[in-house]
Amino acid sequence: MFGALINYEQKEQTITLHYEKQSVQIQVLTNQIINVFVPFRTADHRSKAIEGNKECPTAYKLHRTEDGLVLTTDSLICKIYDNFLIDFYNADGVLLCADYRGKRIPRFTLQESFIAFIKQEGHEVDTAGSRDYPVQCVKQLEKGDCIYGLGDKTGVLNKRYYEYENWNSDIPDPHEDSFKSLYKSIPFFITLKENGVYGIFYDNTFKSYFNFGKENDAYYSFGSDDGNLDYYFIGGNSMPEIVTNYTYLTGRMPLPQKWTLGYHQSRWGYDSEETFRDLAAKFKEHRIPCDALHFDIDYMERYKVFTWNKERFTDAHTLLSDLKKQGIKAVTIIDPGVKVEEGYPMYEEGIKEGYFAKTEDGSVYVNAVWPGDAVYPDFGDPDVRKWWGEHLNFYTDLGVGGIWNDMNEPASFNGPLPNDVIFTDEDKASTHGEMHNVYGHNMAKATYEGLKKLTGKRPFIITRACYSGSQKYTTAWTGDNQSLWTHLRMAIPQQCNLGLSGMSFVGTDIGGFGADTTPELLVRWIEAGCFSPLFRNHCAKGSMNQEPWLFGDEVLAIYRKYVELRYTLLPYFYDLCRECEQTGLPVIRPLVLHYENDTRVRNLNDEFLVGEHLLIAPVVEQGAVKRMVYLPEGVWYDYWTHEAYQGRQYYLVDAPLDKCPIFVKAGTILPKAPVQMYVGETPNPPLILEVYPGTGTYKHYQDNGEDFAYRNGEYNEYLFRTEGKGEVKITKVHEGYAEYPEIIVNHINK
Ligand code: MIG
Repeated sequence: MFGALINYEQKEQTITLHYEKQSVQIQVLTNQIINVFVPFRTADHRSKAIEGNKECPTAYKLHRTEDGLVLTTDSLICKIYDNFLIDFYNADGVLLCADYRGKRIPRFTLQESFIAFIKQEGHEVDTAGSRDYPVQCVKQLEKGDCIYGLGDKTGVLNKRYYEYENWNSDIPDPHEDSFKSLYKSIPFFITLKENGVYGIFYDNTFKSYFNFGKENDAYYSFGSDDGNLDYYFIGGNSMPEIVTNYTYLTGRMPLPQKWTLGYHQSRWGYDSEETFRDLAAKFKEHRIPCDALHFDIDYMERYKVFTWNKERFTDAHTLLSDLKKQGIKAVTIIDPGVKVEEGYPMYEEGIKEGYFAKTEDGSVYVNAVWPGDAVYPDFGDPDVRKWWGEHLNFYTDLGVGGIWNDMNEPASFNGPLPNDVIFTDEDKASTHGEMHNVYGHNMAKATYEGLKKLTGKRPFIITRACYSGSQKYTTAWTGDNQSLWTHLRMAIPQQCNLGLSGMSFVGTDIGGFGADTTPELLVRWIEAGCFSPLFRNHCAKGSMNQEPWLFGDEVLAIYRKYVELRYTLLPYFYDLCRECEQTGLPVIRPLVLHYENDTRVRNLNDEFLVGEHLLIAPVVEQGAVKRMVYLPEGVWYDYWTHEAYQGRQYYLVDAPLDKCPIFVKAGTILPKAPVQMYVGETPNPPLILEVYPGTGTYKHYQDNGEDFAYRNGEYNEYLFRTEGKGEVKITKVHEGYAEYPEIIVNHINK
């Protein structure tokens, strides 16, 4: 590839190898993370996902063999052959990941005559069986390898045999399993092998391609149109360790404000003060807890961001403070596109300062979104981020509680942005081709930093587009799904893979965004969706309204039951967020994360775990009133009936319309709270511990749920222990916050 090795040099934890045609750097970051960097495009090694220096002082050995170098850390062995083939082994010498040596042979090619034939009917035909990219890497696949991650891609949990692309895309059609890309680009995947596991983070923001054995069962490939070959090999003894290492590198979700874990109601089309007042009243009337109402683009004046429509919202400030008195926070949408209009401050200021993306000739680049002709803030420029962030006082002064960033792929109505539009990469000019996939990331960063400064609270941001590392700044939703059973089903692997890819605080539009929901679909969606960290019912203008009281008493009662269930479980969700901040482990987890040796969970698409203790098997089939549930090892208890089940077996369980099958692991100490109409309705509620038979320990976290005081020690941490003897030992391991008025212990099946 690069010719023969001429020589190499070693400087601290970086080894530079000089081949005839190319120099390459191998850097040891930790004993489990090794970076391979081939500076095809720039010698400057920078990352948009990784912030700060992640190199830990790590002892390693390097020795020369006949045909290459062998680099050894405590956990990994990396063989770098003189022809630049690289293989990774674990410390026991088990091969984890080898560069592919064979010839690339596409399993499937179409004959020219056939292509011409089927094109007649207007079919699009993918003629290339195998593709080469300017930057690429081909690695060996082995029998049994399963591949997870890659963010929000559609389809099944295990990505083996599928191919994907990373190019943040707003595609209005119903999301199909066959889609190659969606809104987010997270070039990280985990390969689970029969005898090991590893992760690869391919840190390249250009359009990138992943073919996980679709081309040929013997290998997989990743590559891009441009940029450097820059990937991190991530080792670890288990899937959770891989996720922890990946989030060590790219960052973790900071603890959110507690209310953000409550219920959110949204709809594109809520367009007046009366609508919002009425919604708040209806939630009270129907006794459905609610913490947030979302203001979609209809609140703006002619879709101009940083404005309010004064006709339909005569006094936004009073509206928002009246809502707040009822415990309801406002979340406002902000799109990046700024309307081209003289006299409009955001436009004029941005033009004056040169804050918008430009064409090659230096003029401001104009496309169109909701407000008509619009320009794109250049969020890769720190000054632009600061400017945007400071302007958020427009919202925070009114009492807005969170910002919802939409259309930040970025979307455009007048055709795609050309790749050569000029955007900034921190301190240098770059292109749309390089910055497209991080546009949403940088917008989120601007929003996070702005809100943090303005409010001192933990910023609450929702984004549609993102890149690896965005979890440091923002939560995310999965964009425009539809009211389809297939989309309810897809929500499970999608959220699981987002979680494995570092994005923990995620959710789907409950009930479905496009198309029209049905009473049954809405019910099954709330039953599954009440376990999504981002718990929001949202739908599109023009589609059927989805407020829970529109479908009769039965639906309303079931809906309330699951919103209430969520509120009783808030201490558990909050603990999971704390755990995520510390370890990167997501809230929603595929079973394979904790039971990787159980082959029966590797392709399980319709169950998930919430943390380690709850297993959820929602009904995702129209008409079903029973479903098959697989329980992994151990003993599990039906949450509703407390019946015990032995794991490693399949069961057919009852699931009438009002029942979402939920199982609790033996030895669980589940922290719960009384139902409140919104978080904080009761300032200091008691803690309820629901103790399941078996032995177990549980770490519980408590703080003010709002600001950063916890970083100065203002929190309590408890350790609970049960030995199945009807007793719970409670130890306070950190003390720095007000006590619970009471801790109530409820034993299950005592
Ligand atoms: O092109 O703001 O995904 O949640 O309601 C539509 C209107 C623009 C797309 C978002 C959706 C939102 C809608 N937006």
